[in-house]
Amino acid sequence: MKNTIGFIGLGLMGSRMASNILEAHKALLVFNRTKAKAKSLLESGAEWVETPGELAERSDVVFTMVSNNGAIESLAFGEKGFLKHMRKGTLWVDCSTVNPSFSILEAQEAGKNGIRFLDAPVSGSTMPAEKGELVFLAGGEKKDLEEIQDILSLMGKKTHFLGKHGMGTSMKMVVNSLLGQAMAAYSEAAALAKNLGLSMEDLENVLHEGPLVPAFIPYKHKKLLDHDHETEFPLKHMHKDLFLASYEAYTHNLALPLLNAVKELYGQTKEKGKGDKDFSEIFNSIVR
Ligand code: NA7
Repeated sequence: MKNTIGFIGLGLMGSRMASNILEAHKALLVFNRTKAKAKSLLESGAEWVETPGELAERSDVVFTMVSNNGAIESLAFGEKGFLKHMRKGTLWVDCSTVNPSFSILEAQEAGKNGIRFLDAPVSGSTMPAEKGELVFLAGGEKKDLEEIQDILSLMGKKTHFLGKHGMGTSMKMVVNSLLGQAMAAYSEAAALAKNLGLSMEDLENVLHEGPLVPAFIPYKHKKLLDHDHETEFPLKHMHKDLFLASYEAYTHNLALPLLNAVKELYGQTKEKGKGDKDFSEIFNSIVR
């Protein structure tokens, strides 16, 4: 295992991923824009660094898990970015969900500084992150991935190597396109059921044990009915991911009418101030 691991971005996902690294590997440096979110990791023995640059200087591998392209730009790129501080030949692994063309840009920016790069977004939200059961979707050089597989195994149950830079995030676009649309399609079916006089119990009895709904749906439905408001995957990130998928499709001259319609449903729900709620909140916007 690498001697010193650096982890930047301690939000819902990053905090849980870093915690799983820390359980097995004590030499963990952490940085987050909002220091308060590092509290429990620091109490468990992680070391706080004041700047991403300091973290980069002292790490053999740097993981990032932040919101979006803009967050990566401000942390990694430019004169003040951490790439300028990483030692030549070390490795940057970005687990954030960004779009594939941005992953390629990240690899290029890393390369200009003599740094190796992997895009390694994850499939799975807070619960798998907590249990160390994420699925990594990786793009880049296979030998770079092999070099850090032991670290990924602390956070995830499986790693898929999908090809060159940008292929990990390409697969992530596909995964979230399906996830976001499935949640919306189920919500609309539930709206139809309700307006035709069927109960939510009827819906459960007929649909939940059959092949028509994906496995995550019964879980999310129960959470909604139980008024369990814990956010596992923020709706604002689902909206972002569908936007990024739509943008990439545009650059490939590909029309995605369903995805774009569903993207706007998430956008409308976000507009109502619900961006920090779980993405399944779309159910409450659709089922009236
Ligand atoms: P969260 O819980 O919203 O956390 C986002 C993290 O990104 C958090 O650490 C933020 O720091 C950080 N962030 C956001 N914007 C910036 C900027 N501009 N500069 C530095 N750091 C920033 O997201 P999740 O953990 O659920 O998801 C992370 C990724 O995985 C995301 O791409 C998802 O789509 C999938 P903060 O704590 O707000 O200071």
